[in-house]
Amino acid sequence: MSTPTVAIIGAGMSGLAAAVELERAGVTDYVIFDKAPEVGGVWRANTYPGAACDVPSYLYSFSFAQRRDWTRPCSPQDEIQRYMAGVADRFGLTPKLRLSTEITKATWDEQRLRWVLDIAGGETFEADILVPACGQLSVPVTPNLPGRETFTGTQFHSAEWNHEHNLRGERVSVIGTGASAVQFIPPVAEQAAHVDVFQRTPAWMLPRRNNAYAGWARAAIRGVPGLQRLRRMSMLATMETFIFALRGAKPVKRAFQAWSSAYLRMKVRDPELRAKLTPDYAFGCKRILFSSAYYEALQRPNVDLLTDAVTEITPTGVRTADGAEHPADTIIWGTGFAAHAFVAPMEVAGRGGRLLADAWDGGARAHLGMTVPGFPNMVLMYGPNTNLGVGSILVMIEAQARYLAQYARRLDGRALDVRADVAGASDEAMQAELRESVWTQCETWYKDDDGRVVNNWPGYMRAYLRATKSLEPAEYETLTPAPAEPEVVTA
Ligand code: N01
Repeated sequence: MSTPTVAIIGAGMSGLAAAVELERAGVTDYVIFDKAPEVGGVWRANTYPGAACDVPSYLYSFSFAQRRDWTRPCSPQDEIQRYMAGVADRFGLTPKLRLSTEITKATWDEQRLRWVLDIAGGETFEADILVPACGQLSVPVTPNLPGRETFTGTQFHSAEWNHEHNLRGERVSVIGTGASAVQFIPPVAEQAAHVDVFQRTPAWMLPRRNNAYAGWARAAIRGVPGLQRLRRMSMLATMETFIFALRGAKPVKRAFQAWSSAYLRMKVRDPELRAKLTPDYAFGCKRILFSSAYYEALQRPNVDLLTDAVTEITPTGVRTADGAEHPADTIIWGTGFAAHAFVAPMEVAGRGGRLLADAWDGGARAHLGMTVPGFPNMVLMYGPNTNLGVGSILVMIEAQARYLAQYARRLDGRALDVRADVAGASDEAMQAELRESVWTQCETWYKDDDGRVVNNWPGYMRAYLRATKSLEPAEYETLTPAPAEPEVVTA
């Protein structure tokens, strides 16, 4: 059996998981490309103050690389990135990394059944399998507000934090109040003289206590057999219960919503501020946020929460719809990511030269979030409809990595192209579920401009594990290489 060459694009969580499972399956001829100089993906890029996971690390870590010495439940960004670099070393991936190397285009060669990758700078690389592992939240977005370029102060996006710039004593404007902003606003408010927080939509919030583990707790986790596994399993069950609530289990959903409302009432006594922070949409529609520091930060004397729409950036500040100008030395954009491009800015051309961007014109879609008709031997990691409203994305990523390993072992010099009817039927079934989901009930980054939920998986994590457990050969068309041209013999 010939083993394939695999090109993994991205050295974040999903790229590393893909490589580990390929290694385990004996597919050792692979390269992990990343345009960044280090592994980590979003956990390398997002270095804003307060950056941390909001799913406990003992679940937000690989099942095959468990650690018992996390310093606190939700680890800070640098600890997660070190963990990822440690995984790369421990599983022998480090020699397979090609960092600071950007793949600009991947083109399917139909004759030779190979992907030809263009590397920025002119080099090319060939592989049998293309594994885009580019993440859903890796391209930062700054809204195109009028006057943005005229601002004379400092401005940066939360995912491109300017650590050279000192915010101490400054007037800072923060635009956006999503999962990133609620993490960086509390530490920024401790430094800045004044912070204006521009909120477009309030979020449902739950507390996230995150004290460092006591010595006895760390000792127990290290010393008591099965305890680590038990807490991991119980957190997984808690997350599945959240999903149960989001899927319409009304009493459970009401209980979570009541908890969130009670938390707001307990933390914010001022009725005017509380009204501004009260969501008017279904619980769970937007990403539920977890913070025990955000409401406190908003009530500091140096912080104002502003809810008039931002209409313009002026040379010296931010103008809102009521006409007021709010002076700022620095603007921090906590405005999220281009979450629907999946592989952007890389261009992918499949059978007949068709671009993936064109195939996804009506919204990104992939069979099980991984394979797309007309793009043989391309297996997406963390592709369309594999994100979770709540849960650990690593559970999904590991399932994809195991599927990829099966895929790679099955090829033996051939290529697999998912059948269009199979992909169409699975997409339609999933979209039928998603049309009934909570995520269609408000504006959220989970939906594209046409209102199609393109990011999220509709069900439980365990349902995805079941769906991806074994690759069904009948779902794929098998392609064989074109016969070699007969040699012309001249007398
Ligand atoms: O981005 P977001 P993020 N004028 O898109 C607002 C993950 N994550 O970087 O809600 C004014 O969530 C926008 O307002 P609205 C997590 O999955 C995980 O915070 O659209 N405001 C919103 O408030 C998360 O969901 C962790 O009305 C504008 C904000 O900007 C995802 O990353 C930590 C605007 C964008 O929020 C993205 O989070 C951090 C405009 N023109 C992030 N445009 C963990 O803990 C946008 N906004 C694991």
